[in-house]
Amino acid sequence: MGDRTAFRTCPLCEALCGLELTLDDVGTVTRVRGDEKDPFSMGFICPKGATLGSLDGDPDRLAEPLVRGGEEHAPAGWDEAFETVRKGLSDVIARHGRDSVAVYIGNPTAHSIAGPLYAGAIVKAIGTRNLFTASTADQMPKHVSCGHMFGDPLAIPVPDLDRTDHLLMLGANPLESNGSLCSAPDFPGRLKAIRARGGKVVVVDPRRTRTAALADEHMFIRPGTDAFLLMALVHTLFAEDLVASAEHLDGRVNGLDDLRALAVDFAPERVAEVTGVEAGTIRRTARELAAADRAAVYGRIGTCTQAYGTLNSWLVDVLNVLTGNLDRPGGAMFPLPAHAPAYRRKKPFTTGRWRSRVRELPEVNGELPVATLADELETPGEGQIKALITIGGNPALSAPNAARLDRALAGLEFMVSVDPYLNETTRHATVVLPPPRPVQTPHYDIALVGLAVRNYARYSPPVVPLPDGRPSESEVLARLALLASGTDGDPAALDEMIISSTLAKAAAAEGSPVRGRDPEELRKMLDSGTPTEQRLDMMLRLGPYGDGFGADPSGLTLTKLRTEHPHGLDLGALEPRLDDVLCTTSGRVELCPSTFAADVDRLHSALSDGPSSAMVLIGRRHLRSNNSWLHNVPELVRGSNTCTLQLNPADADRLGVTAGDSVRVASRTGAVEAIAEPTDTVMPGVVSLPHGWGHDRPGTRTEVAHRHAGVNVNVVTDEQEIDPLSGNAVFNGVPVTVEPVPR
Ligand SMILES: Nc1nc2c(c(=O)[nH]1)N[C@H]1C(S)=C(S)[C@@H](COP(=O)(O)OP(=O)(O)OC[C@H]3O[C@@H](n4cnc5c(=O)[nH]c(N)nc54)[C@H](O)[C@@H]3O)O[C@H]1N2
Ligand SMILES: Nc1nc2c(c(=O)[nH]1)N[C@H]1C(S)=C(S)[C@@H](COP(=O)(O)OP(=O)(O)OC[C@H]3O[C@@H](n4cnc5c(=O)[nH]c(N)nc54)[C@H](O)[C@@H]3O)O[C@H]1N2
Ligand code: SF4
Ligand SMILES: [Mo]
Repeated sequence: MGDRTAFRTCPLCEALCGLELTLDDVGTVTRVRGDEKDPFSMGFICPKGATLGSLDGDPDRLAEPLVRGGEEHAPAGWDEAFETVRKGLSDVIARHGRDSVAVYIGNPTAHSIAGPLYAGAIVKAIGTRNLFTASTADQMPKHVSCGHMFGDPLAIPVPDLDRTDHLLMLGANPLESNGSLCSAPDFPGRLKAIRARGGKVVVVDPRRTRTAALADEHMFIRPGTDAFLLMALVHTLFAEDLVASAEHLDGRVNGLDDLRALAVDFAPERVAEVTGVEAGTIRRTARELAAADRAAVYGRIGTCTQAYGTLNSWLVDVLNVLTGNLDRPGGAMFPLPAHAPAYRRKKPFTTGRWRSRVRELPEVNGELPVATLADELETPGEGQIKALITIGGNPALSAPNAARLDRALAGLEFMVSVDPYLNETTRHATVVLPPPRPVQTPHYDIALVGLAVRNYARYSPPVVPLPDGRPSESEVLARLALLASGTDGDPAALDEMIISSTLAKAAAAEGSPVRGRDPEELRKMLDSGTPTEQRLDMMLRLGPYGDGFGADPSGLTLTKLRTEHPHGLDLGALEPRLDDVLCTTSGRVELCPSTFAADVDRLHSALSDGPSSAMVLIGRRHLRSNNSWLHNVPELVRGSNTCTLQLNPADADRLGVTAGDSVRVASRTGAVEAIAEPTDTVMPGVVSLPHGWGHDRPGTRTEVAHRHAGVNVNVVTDEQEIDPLSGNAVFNGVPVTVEPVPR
C-alpha cells in the first residue's frame, strides 16, 4: 500500500488548525504538516500539532481498559471493564444516593466531538448535582459576565482580529497559547497583520511575554488588579466624555447611568499605586481606545483566574460597549456556528439554582466550583461524594490545592476515568476506559467554532479505522450514560433517543426550518454514518447554514461538509447579530447588572487597604506544552519548556538567589521547590511557575513525563480563594513567600 495522506483538524488547542498527515501502510503517522488548503488556518501549524504523530503513537497510551485489583492496575477486556463500572456505580447509588456520584469533566472534553455530545447525558443519567469541570479553573467568569450582560452564558463576543485597528489585550499570551475564547489559527500572524495595516496592539501583563514583545505597547500590571485598571478606563471614558454614541447600540443598552455612578470613585490617580500602571498611561489608553476607528478589548486566563474574574470579564465587554465596538466589524463580535440552531429559545440566565453542600457555593451553568471538590469528597455526612467519573481531566494536578484533592481522591469508594493515560488523577481510578488514538477519532469542534474569528466548519472523519470490538469515545461515553441510568445495551440506543426527541422538538418549534414536518421522515434522511455522525448531520441541517432537511437544497449537510469540503468550509467574516443573541429579560444589553455592581464593593475595600507588599505568584504557558498532558511527548519536553520559577533579578538579588539555585515557594496550602530563573520579563514582586507539572507520583504510567517531572504549582494555590460570583479558582496573584533552599 505505501504512504498515504490524510487531512484533519488538530484536536489539541483552540486554534482549529488543519493538518496534513502522512501515514504508512500500518497506519502510523510518519509526518505532520499544516494543511495549506484549510481556508482558516492556511497551512499554519505549531510544534504541538507537528508532533501529533508522537502523541498518537505514544507507547504509554492505553490501548485497553485497566481495572484495579488492590494497588495495581491490570489490563481488562471491555466487557469486564464495563461490568465493573455497572457494579461500582449501582452499588454506590444504592447505598448513598445519586448525589454521591460526582462527575469531573476536563479540558480535552471540550476539544472532542464525543464530549459535547455525550458527557451531558452521563450527568443527566446519574441525576447528580455534583458536576465539576475545568471551566471553574478557567473561563467561568466569562460565562457569568455574558450570562448577565447578554442573557446567554455562551454568548461570548470575540475580538474581530482580522478587521480591528486597535486591540487591547489583558491576561492573554496567544504566542504561547495560540489563543483562547478566540479561535484563530495563526494568532501571531493575525496580530502582526493588525500592526502591518497601521493598527495598534496593547498588552497588559505582569510579564513581558512574547505576545507583549510583538505588541506596540506593553504595560506591566500588578497581578490580580485588572479590575481597578478597567474601572479607571471606564471612569476616564465618562469623565472625558469619550463614551461613543453608537447608532447600532441605540436603545439596546441598559444601565449606563448606574455604570457612570459606579465608576466615579475610580479615577486613574486612585488606582495607579494598586495596579502599578501610571495614571497618565491609563488616561492615554482610554483615549486611544475611544479614538480608534475599530477597537476590541480582549481578556483571557490572566483576567479570569483571579479574585476579580467576573468583574474583569464584565468590564472588558463594558469597554467594548462604551466605545461603540460591540457587535460591529473590527470590534467584539458574536460568531454564528453551523451546528447551533438559531431558532432555539433560551431561558434568561441565573445562578445558584442549588448550592454546594459544604461551602454552600452557588451552582453556575449547572456545575459547582472545582475549588470545592475536595470539601465534598472529605466532609462526611449525607450527600458526601463516594464515587467519581472523570472524563479527560487531571484535577490531581490542575485544581487549586491539588495535593489535598489528590489525597481525597484516594478515599473514594469507586472511580472511573475515561482517559488515554494512567496519570496523577487516573491512578486513583478503579477502572480506566481509554479513548482511541487521535487518528482513529472523528473530529468536529462543537465547543470551539462558536468562538472563532471567522465562521467556519470542518469535519474530520477517522483516518485509521477502529479494530473490531474497540469502542469509540462516543460509544464509551454513551455506554456510561446507559449504565448510570441503570440500563445497558447498545450505546446507539442513546443516540436514537436524542435524535428522535430533537427532531420532534424541531418539528414543533417556531422558526424552525422543519416546522410541521414528520420527525420519522426527517430521521430517514439522516447521514448513513455512525450515530455520532448522524447527530452531527442533524445539528448541521437544523443550523443556520443547514439544508433544513431539503428545505434549502443548497444548504449544509454533513455529507456535503465531508465530501465537498474535506479541508474545511469558510462561512465568512463575522456579522452583527446582537438581536439574535440577546435574551436578557429586558431584551437589552445589561451594562450594569446589580450583582456585579454589588461586587464592586470589594474593589472599594481593597483600595482603602492600599497595595500589598507580598510576593505574588502567577502562572505561565509554554508553546510546547498543553496543561498537564503533553509532557510525555519527548520532542515537547526539550529545551526551554521547563518548570522553573521565574522572578525579577532585583528580587533574586534581594533573596540571594542566582540562576539555577533551588528556591522554596510556600503559601497557606503548601510548598514546592523549583529552580530559579531570574528574568526581567517578570515584574518585581511577582514570581511565575507554569502549571501541569509534578509527574513524580507513584502508580502512573507516563515514562517520559516522569523523567521530566517538574513540580505542581497547584500545591501552592489555595482552594479557599475564589472569584465569588463564578466560583472560579484563583491561580494568579497568589500570595507566597520565596526563599533560597540551603545548598
Ligand atoms: N501551549 C499551550 N497552549 C495552550 C495551553 C497550554 O497549556 N499550553 N492551555 C490551553 C488552555 S486550557 C487555555 S485556557 C488557554 C489560555 O490561553 P491564554 O489566556 O492566552 O494563556 P496564558 O498563556 O497562560 O496567558 C495568560 C497571561 O496572563 C498573564 N497574567 C497572569 N496574571 C495576570 C493578571 O493578574 N493580570 C493580567 N493582565 N495578566 C495576568 C500571564 O503572565 C500570562 O502571560 O491556552 C490554551 N492553549
Ligand atoms: N495553576 C494553574 N492551574 C491551572 C491553570 C493555570 O493557568 N494555572 N489552568 C487551568 C485551565 S485553563 C484548565 S483548562 C485546566 C485543565 O485541567 P484538566 O482538564 O483537569 O487537566 P488537563 O491537564 O487538561 O488534563 C487532560 C486530561 O485529559 C486526558 N485526555 C487527553 N486527550 C483525551 C481524549 O481525547 N479523551 C479523553 N477522554 N481524555 C483525554 C489527558 O490524558 C489528561 O488526563 O487546568 C487549570 N489549572
Ligand atoms: S496551534 Fe493548536 S490547533 Fe494549531 S497545530 Fe498547534 S496545537 Fe494544533
Ligand atoms: Mo483552559
